[in-house]
Amino acid sequence: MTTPDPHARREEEDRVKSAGRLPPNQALTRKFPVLHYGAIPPFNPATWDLRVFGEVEAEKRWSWPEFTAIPTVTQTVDIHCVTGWSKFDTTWEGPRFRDFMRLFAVSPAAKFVIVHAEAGYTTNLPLDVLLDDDVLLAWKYNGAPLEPEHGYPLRLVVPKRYFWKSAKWVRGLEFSAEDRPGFWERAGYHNEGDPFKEERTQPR
Ligand SMILES: Nc1nc2c(c(=O)[nH]1)N[C@H]1C(S)=C(S)[C@@H](COP(=O)(O)O)O[C@H]1N2
Ligand SMILES: [Mo]
Repeated sequence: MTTPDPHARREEEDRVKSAGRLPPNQALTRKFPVLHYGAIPPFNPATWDLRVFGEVEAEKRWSWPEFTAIPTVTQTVDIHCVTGWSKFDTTWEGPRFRDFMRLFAVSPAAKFVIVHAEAGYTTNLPLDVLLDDDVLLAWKYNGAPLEPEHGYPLRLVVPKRYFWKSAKWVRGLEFSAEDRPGFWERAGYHNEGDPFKEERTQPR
């Protein structure tokens, strides 16, 4: 039997899809909400670079043409924002973080990465979280360059953490022996941010 009302049918579809897949206290959206602090930064391909520094053998920079020459993978994942929306089946393309790491030598002391984005936004992640298969330095969404509001030209995508860890407009990756809370983490968000453990804010 089919449900004649398309809205009821969508709700039923969402309910079935969400089982075991929607983290606690999240609601599914079909839209792609835009969330960030501050203004959308401009992109100048002639001056843009991605800088790797900190606990690495030698600091290194990639220009935009150099970065986009790195082999990419395409991956479809669910994303979860701490404000309560989740979006299923988002398709991103870019180099895997762990493949990108083969292009330079990280010192054995490095245990964390501080991700630096335009305008001083930062977020911190344990290195082993970034080595997961599904972590991308994404520069395409649904086969096209990212929209400016979604991080053009380059963002991190870490599906297993709340989406504030997926920094938009990424410009630097700092490898570090010590953890250092980023922008939202300093503001009281949880250091780990696992949506399935509902790690929204810092325990106090
Ligand atoms: N540079 C930067 N990246 C950021 C943010 C930000 O304020 N600045 N906000 C984060 C938050 S809280 C979320 S939910 C996602 C939203 O990504 P979207 O706008 O593509 O949905 O970006 C994350 N990345
Ligand atoms: Mo968010």
